[in-house]
Amino acid sequence: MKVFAAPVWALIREVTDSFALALRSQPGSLDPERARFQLQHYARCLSEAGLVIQRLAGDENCPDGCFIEDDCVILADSTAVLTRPGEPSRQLEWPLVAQALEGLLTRLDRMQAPARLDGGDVLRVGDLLLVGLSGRSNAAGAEALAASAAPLGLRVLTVPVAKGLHLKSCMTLLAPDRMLILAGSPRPEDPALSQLSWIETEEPAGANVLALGRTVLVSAAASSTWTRLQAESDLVLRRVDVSEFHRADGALTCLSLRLPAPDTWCV
Ligand code: CIR
Repeated sequence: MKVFAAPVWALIREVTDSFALALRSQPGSLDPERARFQLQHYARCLSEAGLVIQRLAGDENCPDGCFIEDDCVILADSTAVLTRPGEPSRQLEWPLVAQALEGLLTRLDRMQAPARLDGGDVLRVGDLLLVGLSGRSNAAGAEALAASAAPLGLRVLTVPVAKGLHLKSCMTLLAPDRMLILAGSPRPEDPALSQLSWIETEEPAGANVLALGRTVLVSAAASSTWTRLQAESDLVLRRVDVSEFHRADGALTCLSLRLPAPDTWCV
């Protein structure tokens, strides 16, 4: 069975006190202190999977800044695109992210209006980028991404997102040839996806896993998914409590930006 090459580096962003005001679809309070504790454990899991972690300071004007995946799409070890997040309040998040990436990459593109795109809507499967058209990401965003990705031999397939915040709220890759999907979500169709095996989960918190090579992080809120994935014996599963981030509609992938090793790709 195939497994991913582990990413080499990850960027995570500190939780601010203003996280208490982060965007969320359900009412309820958010606890920045608890979120910090959970992010600490998340970072430790990435580090134990072999990634070098860089931590970026938070900005109190950006309550959702810790959901850093939405600010950028890393296309290769040397190339990335700064997105233009769909929520105006999140369009202030990019400058520090850009600063952290500039030294590492040879090309850093930046999306402009009318493009809107959250990184949570981008799911790479080999040379195909699935791009969710959600409440946050539009066709102009998908086109801008396609223009940056084309020189790398990557193409874009847009996928409507009917349920959940982002495409990756309802599907993520466990391994290059295995997709986990929330039951009832439409499966994208493309010849490049014909070799995928699909594993369904009934748990919304279970559909977003983070594959870091052989290690796969699974939300502690997804116990049935955890049990189901025990059958994938070539993977090392790690349970991570991100409940405070779930309360703000976040999941595992959105808490970091990951850089693949040269000539490999990752989620
Ligand atoms: C938002 O609504 O933008 C944040 N509260 C959550 C973003 C989660 N991002 C992600 O799953 N990629």
